[in-house]
Amino acid sequence: MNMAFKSLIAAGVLIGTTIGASAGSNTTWDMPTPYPDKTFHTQNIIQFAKDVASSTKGELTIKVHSAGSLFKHKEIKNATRSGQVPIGEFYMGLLANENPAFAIDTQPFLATNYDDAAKLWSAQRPIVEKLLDKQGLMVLYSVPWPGQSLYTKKPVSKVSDLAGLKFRTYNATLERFVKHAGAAPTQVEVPDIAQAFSTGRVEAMITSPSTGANSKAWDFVNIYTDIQAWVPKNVVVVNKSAFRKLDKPVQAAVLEAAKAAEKRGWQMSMKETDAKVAIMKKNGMKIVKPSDELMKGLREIGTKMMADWKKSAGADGEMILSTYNK
Ligand code: PCA
Repeated sequence: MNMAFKSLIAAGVLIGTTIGASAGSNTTWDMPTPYPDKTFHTQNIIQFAKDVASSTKGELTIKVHSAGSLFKHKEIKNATRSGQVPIGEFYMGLLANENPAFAIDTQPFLATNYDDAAKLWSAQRPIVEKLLDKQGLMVLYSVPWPGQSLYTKKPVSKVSDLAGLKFRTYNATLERFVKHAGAAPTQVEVPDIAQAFSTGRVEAMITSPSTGANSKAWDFVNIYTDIQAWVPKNVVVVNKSAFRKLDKPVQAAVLEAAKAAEKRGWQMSMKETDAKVAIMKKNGMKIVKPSDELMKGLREIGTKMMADWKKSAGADGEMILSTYNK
């Protein structure tokens, strides 16, 4: 935790260098991100920062602070909103309780492959942009995680096998899913996964093969059950007033690099499942195809949750779903 730096920001000492920029001067943007360096999302952001530095000839430098080192994951959106930092990345579904529209991509079994995920993002994007715009934030781009699957110590062939398990979660939607399945949810950020398992706080999780392999899941669970339940996204947002302070050509360079990062990120994501599942297999994890009974039970939970989502998501939700279902 970079406390000293944080309190300087809070005191406004660094604001001049973080979000203020006068024409022609060099600007440095501090960018908090939640996930560790080896995560493909972080790698993609590091490339994005390099692209911006080179296309602006050093006029804008983006300094990436990964793994929640500058702001904790939960704080990143508001830190960007308030201008403590000009740019940040977070898991979009983290905002599930703020507005269900942000978390439609974390609904179990709505969009479970990349084609559907892309379709869902085009339906969701205008609403997400509208909601964040009201908060002074602009969406730069969004990149999906690979499909989310199940990690356990013992085989799971039906939903009731999950009953009572201490289950690692990362947002409100997953927490609801886990409760419906009769397990006991505990929120744990990615950098803390290994410790949460080794101290016995959790004993099972649902996440991508990326996060599974990067956190060395084989050290604490034996079985990966390939349920492919949803394809959730991270989003990179920028504070609008910080953006407006950039020179026009620098603004254009940021937007162009963002567009490239979105495209590259989706491609990186698509390569992850096979590569990371192979790593887990090599390290001794059993890769299991889910039973029909398990999938039927999990899908029933998904159907219930979708009905609840519709009730709470109002007109914005209807708009997203009707565009998605076209
Ligand atoms: N990894 C992140 C979010 C989704 C994923 O695949 C996590 O486990 O928190």
